[in-house]
Amino acid sequence: TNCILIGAPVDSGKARRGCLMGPDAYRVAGIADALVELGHGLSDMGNLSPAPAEAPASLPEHLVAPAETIGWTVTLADAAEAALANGGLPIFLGGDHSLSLGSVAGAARHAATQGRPQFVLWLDAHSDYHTPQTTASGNLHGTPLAYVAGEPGFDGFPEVSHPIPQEQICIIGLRSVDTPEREVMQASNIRYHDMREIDESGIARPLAAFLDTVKRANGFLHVSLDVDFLDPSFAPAVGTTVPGGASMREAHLVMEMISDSGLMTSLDLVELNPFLDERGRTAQVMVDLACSALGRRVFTRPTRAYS
Ligand code: DIR
Ligand code: MN
Ligand code: MN
Ligand code: MN
Repeated sequence: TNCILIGAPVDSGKARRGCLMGPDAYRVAGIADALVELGHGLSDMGNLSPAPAEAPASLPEHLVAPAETIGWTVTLADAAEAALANGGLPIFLGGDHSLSLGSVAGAARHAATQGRPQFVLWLDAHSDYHTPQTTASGNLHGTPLAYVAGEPGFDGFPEVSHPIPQEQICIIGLRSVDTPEREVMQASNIRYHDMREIDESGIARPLAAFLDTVKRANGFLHVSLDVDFLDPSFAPAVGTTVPGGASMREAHLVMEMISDSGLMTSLDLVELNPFLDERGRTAQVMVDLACSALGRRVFTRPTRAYS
């Protein structure tokens, strides 16, 4: 695989700063060498910057830094589409989760040029399904899934030319969902799996079912990994810690199954705040998870069925 690292030091998606340093933390944690060691081609585009943009007056006033996030969305959608068109697997080094407005929208544009459906796997404590009108916090990192699904209200943001159908979105790890999101989620065709379901039935089952759907549809698969998917006991460097997250082994199993499937075509590593980290511990966990998604394993073994 030709991996293309795209530094996306997006820090405009919430009021608390610090994700700006994320891309460099992943580099210091050795992501490039680790991927090369796994046999992949590698290029690093360096850190991008947001296109100049303005926020229209029609957006709600309490939104945090909308102009900057609009600019990032323009830049990152173009970067995603270009990397995929060059046959690469873009890895977005975030940056907060508002970077995914761009990375996913750009991936979907590329999939459309190939006449293939775009699927999204969202690994997160949160559903990130707010619109600018429903978010109470005003933090746009809580909105990317609604944007790429084509929900209305994103005035001034690039038109979503290829909205992702709800059936092509799977969220795993949920344990913090706001009331407006819950209502939309429960009435939707999104596949959402909260921590209770994972406790009761395991994490492999819903993932295997989703991967099977992607495979049957010959789809592109974008994976968006939020640090807060993970339990804060071993991944503390994130602004919005929520106890009760995925264990280290659950997270690696998810990544190993993604690797076995051979389906992943783009990846986001988001919400790392190195300022809150303990000697790069969380950055290292995220790099190791990316490696599991890209072929690192103890032994090769036949893919098993989960039901
Ligand atoms: C909360 C927190 N739902 C909000 N969201 C996220 O502000 O919208 N935290 N995404 O990581
Ligand atoms: Mn998120
Ligand atoms: Mn989150
Ligand atoms: Mn949220």
